[in-house]
Amino acid sequence: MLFCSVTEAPGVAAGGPESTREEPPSRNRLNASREVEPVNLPGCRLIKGVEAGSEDIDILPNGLAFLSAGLKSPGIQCFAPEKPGGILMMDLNKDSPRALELRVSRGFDLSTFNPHGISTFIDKDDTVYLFVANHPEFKSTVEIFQFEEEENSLLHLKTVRHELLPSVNDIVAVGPEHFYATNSHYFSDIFLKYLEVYLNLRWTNVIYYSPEGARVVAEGFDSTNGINISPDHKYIYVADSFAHEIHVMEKLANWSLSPVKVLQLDTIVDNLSVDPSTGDLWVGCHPNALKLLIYDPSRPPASQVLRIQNILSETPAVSTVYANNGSVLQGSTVASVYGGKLLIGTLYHRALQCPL
Ligand SMILES: [Ca+2]
Ligand SMILES: [Ca+2]
Repeated sequence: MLFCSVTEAPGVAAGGPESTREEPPSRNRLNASREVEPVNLPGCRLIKGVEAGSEDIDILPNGLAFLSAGLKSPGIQCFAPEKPGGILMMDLNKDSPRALELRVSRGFDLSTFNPHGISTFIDKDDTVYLFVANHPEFKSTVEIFQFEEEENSLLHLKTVRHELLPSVNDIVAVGPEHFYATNSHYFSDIFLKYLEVYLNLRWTNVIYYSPEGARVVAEGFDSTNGINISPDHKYIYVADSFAHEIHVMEKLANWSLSPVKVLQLDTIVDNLSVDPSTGDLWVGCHPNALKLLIYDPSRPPASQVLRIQNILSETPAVSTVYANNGSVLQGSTVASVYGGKLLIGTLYHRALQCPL
């Protein structure tokens, strides 16, 4: 059975005037008191067909966008508790595309499908693979599908389970069965997950997986989240959410990662998208994660999209492209661009399409 929080939790986030008290470290990491300055983008509209989250978005070079929908996590708000998650698709070449759910081949258990981070890989023979971090019954797997465009469907090829993949948040595919994955927690047990965040153990990591095996390629993070790759495939970008950081690492010939630099931000970073034409990073962010984690509809979580240009330079340019206090869009996790269009997805709310 799928379980998530559908009840309101009024007042739990506040507990008095927050600005007058000194924040304990765990609240600082969650940006507990922070409000967001609105930044509007004219012409945005909510995407039809997304009502209960689209945690991650990945867009193919031909403008077909995959959206992972309906993520459920213990204790986190959800607006469609009985509906399993799914993979939606939008054709961004159309004027006002809907998001339609892709069929999945028989034999794959859709009743417990709980998709989280996603990544696409196009092989030399043009086969398109979709990798999905999945949490069936709150466990952690990576599902590999083949996208069949003619049939608008996904053919399930493989389920990857591994002791080094206890809590996968996002993946970036680098081969037909090869990927880097972030574990947002060291533990898989829900109580121990809370404890490790509270204690700030910094035990989370990045794993490289291939059919030959899996190994840790980077570790010592507070809470790894989004992961992506530069257009020239030389660098891997990793978001460390609660540390408010983006790590740039060089991908070595043996698939190990070598630290290059760390970009410090003042917000909680979730998924990272890369514009293939410019190399810019587009980042879904949470200005105040406490509002995201403890849902109060009268004080909904905000949304924020950052664009980072020239991340490898001495002075990367960081700009806020969109920010909203939750009146339109709550809890943005991802922002992806294609052909002058920006898609913004959320943890459990709706999704937005904006012209750039
Ligand atoms: Ca992703
Ligand atoms: Ca994420």
